[in-house]
Parts: sequence; C-alpha cells; structure tokens
Amino acid sequence: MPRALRPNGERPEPRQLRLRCRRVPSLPHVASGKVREIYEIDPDTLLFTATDRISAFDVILRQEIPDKGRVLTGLSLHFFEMMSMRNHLIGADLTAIAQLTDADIASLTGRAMLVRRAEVIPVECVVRGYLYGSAWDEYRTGGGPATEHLPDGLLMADKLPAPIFTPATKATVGHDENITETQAREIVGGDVFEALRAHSLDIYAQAADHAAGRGVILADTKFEFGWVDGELTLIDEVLTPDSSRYWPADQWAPGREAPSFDKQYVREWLSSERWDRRPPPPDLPPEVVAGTRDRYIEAYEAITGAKFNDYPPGDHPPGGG
Ligand code: PZK
Repeated sequence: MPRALRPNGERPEPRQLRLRCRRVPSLPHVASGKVREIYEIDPDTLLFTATDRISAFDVILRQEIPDKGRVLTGLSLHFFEMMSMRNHLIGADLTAIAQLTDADIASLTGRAMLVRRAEVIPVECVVRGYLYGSAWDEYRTGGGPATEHLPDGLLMADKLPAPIFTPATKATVGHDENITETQAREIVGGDVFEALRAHSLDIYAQAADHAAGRGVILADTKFEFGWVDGELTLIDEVLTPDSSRYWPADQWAPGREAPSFDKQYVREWLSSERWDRRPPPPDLPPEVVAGTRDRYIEAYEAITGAKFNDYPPGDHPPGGG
C-alpha cells in the first residue's frame, strides 16, 4: 500500500523508537514486536523479552512505563505455570546463560523468559467471552467472521451465551484481520484447526474462571501456538493485558464502554489532549506515567493474588526479610 494511503496507525515508527530497546547486543536478534523483542540463545532456545514500551491508539508512546515489561512477564509466567497445556516456557532464570553479562542479567531479570524455539502456526487464536472491540464493530455493522454465529439483540460488552473462538491472521501492517472458520481450516488444516479451537477455549475457560474468582473479567484474549518436536505447543506471551482485555468486574455493565484495567488511564489523558493520533504522540507527564504504572501493578496483583513487590521470586529488596 502506498505510504500516503495507509491509515494513521500503520506508519512505521520512527527509526529511533524501533531501535531503542534492542539492548542485548551479545545475542542475535530474531524478531521485534511493538513492545517485545526476541533473541536467540541457541538453535533450540530463544529469549523472549517484554520492554517497558507502551502503545495507545496504535502508536508507541515516547515515555516508557517503568516495570510494565516485568508485570507482563510475571503474568505470563503465572499462567504458564498454572496451565496444563504444553507450552514453550523453559524458565526465567538467566544466570546460567553464558552470553549474558551481569549487567544484561540485571536489566533482563523479571522481563525475560527462556523458551523453546517453535515452528509458529500462522493463525492468531482469539477467544471472546464478551462482545467488544473488533467483534462488536462487526456485529453492530451487520456481522462478519468473528460474529457469524451470534444471536441478535446483544449489547456492547455483553456476555456471550458461550465463549467463541474467532481466529485472525497476523497482518504485516496494522491490525489483525478476523477470518472465517473456513479460511482458518484452509490455512492450518481441519485437524489442527480443531485442536487450536479446543485448546484455546479450554485455556480461556481456566483463565477466565481464575480471574472471576478475583473480581476480574477476562473479556477476550489471544493465543499463539507452534510445533515443538512435533507437538502442539502454546507459545508467545499469555493472558497479559497486552494480549487480553481485562475489566474490573464491578465496573462492567452490558450496553456501555468498559474501561480496560491498564490502558484506560493513558487513553483518557491522550483523548484530553489536542492530538490527531498520528506520530509523534504528546509526551506523557510524569503523573500520567506513574498513574499508568500503578494500574499495571494493580492488574498484576488483582489477577495473580501476589504482591508485585515480591516479583520476581528470589529477588529480595535490600534489608528485606
Ligand atoms: C515467535 N513471534 C511473535 C514477534 C515478539 C514476538 N517459541 C517461539 N519460537 C519461534 N518463534 C517464536 C516463538 C515465540 N513466542 C513469536 N515471533 C516468533 C513475536 C515479535 C516480538 F516478542
């Protein structure tokens, strides 16, 4: 697509932003996301890292949110350790990695996971328990792949009669695109499609149940799978606020916008600024950075039931018991 015709959010970020967090120069870089980086440890092992970058309205903001990468990694680890599904996690202890300096280990600990290298399955496995985001947009404008089997008369943010599996393809630029069951079956094959759907619905049900017990709604989430040694394996980050929509249960009601736990605060502040949602975004004032950090930590503590101060385990503040 010619640059001039791309919607706002789809412009590549300025070079300096893309490069800023590639900060493990001793390891080969494998892949970059907006706010994550993957490096290679050896042919079978990757280092999956979450930075403190934040995106809002599809733009990466100039300020980082201190500890955001640790919060997201802590949540992924919490769920990988809780789930019965085979997954790519090896561990989070970086001390035995010969290529890393002490300084690398200090800056990465808590925000990095050692994972098995997988052959990635090119379908995003989205599960929705509530009608929001792109599914609500499709539904209210006459239906689309994600909402083809839903009854009439649902409201924005309504709880669905049962969770639905709504696969999407990873767009090279911009948003993922919802695809039909038929399209997904064509991409991965019928047997694999059914395995992806069954595992995705099962993991969603476990996580939604866990969150509900803590006063949090897991509205929707996205999983990725791959093959490791010929076995279907859950990969990527799981059940983080960047891959999921979490709502405080006491703030949800069908028929109205539901504020997400983490980013609502920063979105509201950005909306109060005169900004056309094209890069460069306005600079976040320190109190908005601090308030956003508080929301991420609140989400971590609500969902895991643990104190963020105790994360990562084994890492105790000086003088602490
Ligand atoms: C892998 N991504 C997505 C892109 C990110 C993440 N275990 C794995 N084996 C092989 N490849 C991947 C994984 C995982 N997880 C995942 N790309 C490749 C992605 C950019 C940044 F952090």
